[in-house]
Amino acid sequence: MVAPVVTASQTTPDTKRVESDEQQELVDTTTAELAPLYRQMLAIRRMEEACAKAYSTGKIGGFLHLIIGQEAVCVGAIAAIENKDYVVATYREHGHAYAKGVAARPIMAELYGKKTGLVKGLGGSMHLFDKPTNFLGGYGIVGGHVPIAAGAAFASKYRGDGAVTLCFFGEGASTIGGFAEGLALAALWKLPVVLICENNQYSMGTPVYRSLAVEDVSLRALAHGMPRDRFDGDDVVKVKRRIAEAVERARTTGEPSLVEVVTYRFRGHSMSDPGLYRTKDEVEEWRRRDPLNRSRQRLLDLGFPESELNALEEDVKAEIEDAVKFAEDSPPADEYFPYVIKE
Ligand SMILES: Cc1ncc(C[n+]2csc(CCOP(=O)(O)OP(=O)(O)O)c2C)c(N)n1
Ligand SMILES: [Mg+2]
Repeated sequence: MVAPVVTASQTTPDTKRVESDEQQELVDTTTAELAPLYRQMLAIRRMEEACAKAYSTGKIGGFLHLIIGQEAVCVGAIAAIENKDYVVATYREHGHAYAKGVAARPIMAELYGKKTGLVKGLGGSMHLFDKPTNFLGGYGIVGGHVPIAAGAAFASKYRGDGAVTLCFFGEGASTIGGFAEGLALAALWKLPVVLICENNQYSMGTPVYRSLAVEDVSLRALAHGMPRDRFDGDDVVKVKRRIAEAVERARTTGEPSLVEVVTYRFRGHSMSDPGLYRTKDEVEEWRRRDPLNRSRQRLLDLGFPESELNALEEDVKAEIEDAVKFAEDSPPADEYFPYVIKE
């Protein structure tokens, strides 16, 4: 399914949704499907809120990019794949790692720079990586990871392991050479990769309409004869269904897809960004579409008992508090020297 072509000349900064309220249809689901997705989104939200708190008290250093507001994209998309499949993401990747199966403890310890961290505390927020769950990073160079994802998909095709790679990136990455190269190779060699653009409306402080001549990133697929899709990312089940279509295509035919999910980050680009380039009204408008509130309400509408919802939320709170304590109590990372190769 593809939305009508929208070009920059037809859009204004106010027309960011793909579908209007009336067009937004409820996607069929059950509490059995939705409850675990809601739990994952909530855990990611709570984990990142804890990160922000630790950052502001100096316990986490370096850069810290939060995905708060965009949780439905990584959770929905990763719910559409299997354990053997790969995920490659940007520096805004704590949620992707968690959704792929990495526990909150090693993620939090990594951000704290502790020895028990996912990569021994030597990588930090932007460089999570975990072979056991096939989470292949965590990359700081905008768009530079798209060819890496194409490479992972090439390896799957070469080995015939039937795995699919999901590659997540922002709309800002679509202007980068690495993105064009990755897309070209994926299309030419029919690599089983799903390229997922998380269009959160901004590249640092630059709004989409000031950085892209054509705001519909999914249209780039046309130049490569690649299937494309574009939709709003508020509904985690919708994200799962639509990404599942692309995953199925990649798995059965080897054909890649470019999927753009329109979303929003509630906070600044990183912790050092107060986000003064956007109005309070704009942020409020998007907060009303919060994917977590939406899923919570849907669960209640589907008859999920409020007492169970409260228990689930308490469980998430305890999980994240435990992860923070684990990180705080862990020993600091080793010196870098043992990991430096000398020839
Ligand atoms: C090649 C490169 N150029 C510039 C930067 C600095 N930079 C970091 S994030 C970013 C914005 C990227 O925006 P987008 O791709 O939309 O992703 P988002 O941060 O919104 O998730 C920029 C310019 C970088 N890391 N790498
Ligand atoms: Mg962006």
